Formats: sequence, structure tokens, C-alpha cells
Amino acid sequence: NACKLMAKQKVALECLSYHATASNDATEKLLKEDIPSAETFNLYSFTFIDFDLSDGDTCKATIRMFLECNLVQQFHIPYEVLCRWVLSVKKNYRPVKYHNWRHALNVAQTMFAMFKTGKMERFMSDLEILGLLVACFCHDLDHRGTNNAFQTKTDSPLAVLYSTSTMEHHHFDQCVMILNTDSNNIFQALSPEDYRRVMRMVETAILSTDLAMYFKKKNKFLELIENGEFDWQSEDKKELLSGMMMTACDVSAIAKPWEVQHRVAKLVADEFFDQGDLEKMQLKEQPIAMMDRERKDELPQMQVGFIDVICLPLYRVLSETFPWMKPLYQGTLENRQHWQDLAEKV
Ligand code: 5BB
Ligand code: ZN
Repeated sequence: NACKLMAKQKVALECLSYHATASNDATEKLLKEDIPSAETFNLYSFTFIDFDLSDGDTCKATIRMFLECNLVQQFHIPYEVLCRWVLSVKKNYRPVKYHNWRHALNVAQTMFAMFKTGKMERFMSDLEILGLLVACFCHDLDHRGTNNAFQTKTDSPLAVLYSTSTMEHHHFDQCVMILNTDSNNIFQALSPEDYRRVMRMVETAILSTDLAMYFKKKNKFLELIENGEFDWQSEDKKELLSGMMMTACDVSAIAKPWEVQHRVAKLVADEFFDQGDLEKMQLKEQPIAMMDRERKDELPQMQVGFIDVICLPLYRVLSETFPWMKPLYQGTLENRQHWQDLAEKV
């Protein structure tokens, strides 16, 4: 326990130099700007792309999703607080190659597209929609470009604090920290009970983005589906479904049009290689193939494996049960062919 306190202090100190809430100037500026329509940003589509958006546009797209889901009105979110929260969340992502603010935006947009175009909205209460959207935006906060195994191997203070789902616990802590910072609390008008419920949902949803958690829960989910489950209303079934949706959104770059998937996969690989370099230098260790620059030729084959083991099975059950989710399955299948072709070339 004393050990954990020390670790907590170390993490806090480390983050102090980094964390900042958005400035009043930036908030004022965003507050005054027009928010373009959802169509302008292509928000309803599973083929949304952020590449051409400016940083300012990414904030506006975020606000547009909250407006489009009627969350600002429904939960009396003061508009200025929403603007400040968006800017603060963006600020608390680090400029790593893949797990940065753009990734969070893309994950949240896929969740939005699932609600609307995927027609999943009907299974969720407004509070759940709020919780899931917030969870998507916050789910990788303060990611350092290194995974849980790396935290454990390097005895990072974070790993001392949380021995399992290390980074995911930290992402949630960061999410809470922002909400608890003056004038960033978009949940401020909720009743104490709704407040507790939405925080619990955000926590569960963020923790479920640990791939280890996905593997632990997916069989239970498959079992329910195979038994022809149609009622997703009960608490634990909703939690299971939400977790699956979080993973489906988290890996949804795999379902984008090929040019986009190709470019994003390179970002993922570059971040993995950076961790591999750290392992070689700091730990004098041979990184696994996925993180070894010397083995970048194997990337297409690894993507096929990733698609076959994680993505396609998940998108298959989701689209069999919820037919409007089919574009995710279809896009992934097309990309599999491209990666397979590349794998055969080498
Ligand atoms: C994933 C699980 N890992 C513990 C071992 C490696 N595998 S993998 O073989 O499926 C794999 C996945 C290997 C290489 C990969 O990327 C090479 C560029 C990937 C991969 N992972 N490819 C991607 O396009 C994406 Br997106 C990802 C996801 C990376 C984040 C992992 C966290 C997912 C949480 C649900
Ligand atoms: Zn993520």
C-alpha cells in the first residue's frame, strides 16, 4: 500500500508537467465558432476520415456529435464547459504516432456511426450513449506509445499502481481528472445517481478496451448470440454488448477504405517499432516480431492474422446480429484481400 502511494505520487508528478486544462482563450475561440453540419464531416459514415481535418475541425466534429445525439440539451451540458472539455481531452493526448487524439476521435466517430447508421441507438438509453461517447474520446488518454507489457517489464510506476489493464486504468484516471478540473465537468448537471451510473459506465467501457479483457469476455458474448439472444436490456448483457462495441470501434481503422487502412497501419507499425527500439536499447531485449523494425516485411501477414483472429470474428457476430453494422465486416474483408496479396508478394 505504501508502495502504491509512492507510485501514485510518481505518476501524479510525471503528469503534472504534462496535464493542463484548456486555456480560456482557446475555449472562447471555439465557443464563438460555427459548428458545421454532420454531413460536412461525413460523421454518419463508417468511412469517415480525419486526415483532411485541421485540429480546430476535430474539436468541431466532436461537438457536432454531442449535438447530433441531443446530449447537450438532454443533460444540460453548459456549452462553454463542453468546449473546454473537448480542448482539455485533446490536450491530454500525447503526440505519439498512433495512440493520439486523432485515434480517439476516430474511435468515437465509429461509435457515433454505430449508433446512427448502425442503428444501435435503439438498444441504449441517452445516458448510455453519453457514457459510451465520452469513454471513446477518453479511452487512450495520456497513452505513451507503449503497451501494458512494456509498463510491467520496465517496472513503471503505472504498473506498480495497476498490475492488470495498467494503461486502461490510467486512461480512466485521466478522464476523471479532466472532469474534476474546474469548468470541465460536462456531467455537472446530472443527478447524483445518474452521475454515479455514467461514471461507472465510462470506467467499464474504458477498461474493456484492454484486448485481454476482450478475449476474456468474447466467449460469453458469442454464447448469448448463439442462443439467439434478442433482449439486450439487462444490466450485464448491456455491459457485455458495450464492451464488444468499444473493441469494434477501437480497431475500426481495419475496416476503412484501403488507402486509409494502409496509411493507419503504418502509423500503428511505427509506434510498435518505437517501443521495440526502446526494448532493444533500455532492456537489451529482442522485441517480438510485431515491434521489430528488422521484420517489417512480415507486416502484411501480421495484419491478416490480426484480421482473422480479432477483427473478422467480432464484426461477423456483430453484423449477423445487428445487420446495419455490415459495412465494418465488409470493409475488413476487402482489406484482408489487400494484405493477403501483399503478403504473397514477399
Ligand atoms: C495483437 C495482440 N498482441 C498482444 C499480439 C499481436 N497481435 S496481432 O498479431 O493480432 C497484431 C495486430 C500484429 C500486428 C499488428 O499491427 C502491425 C502493424 C496488429 C494490429 N493491431 N494492427 C492494427 O492495424 C491495429 Br489497429 C492493431 C491494434 C493496436 C492496438 C491494440 C489495442 C487493441 C485494443 C482492442
Ligand atoms: Zn484505442
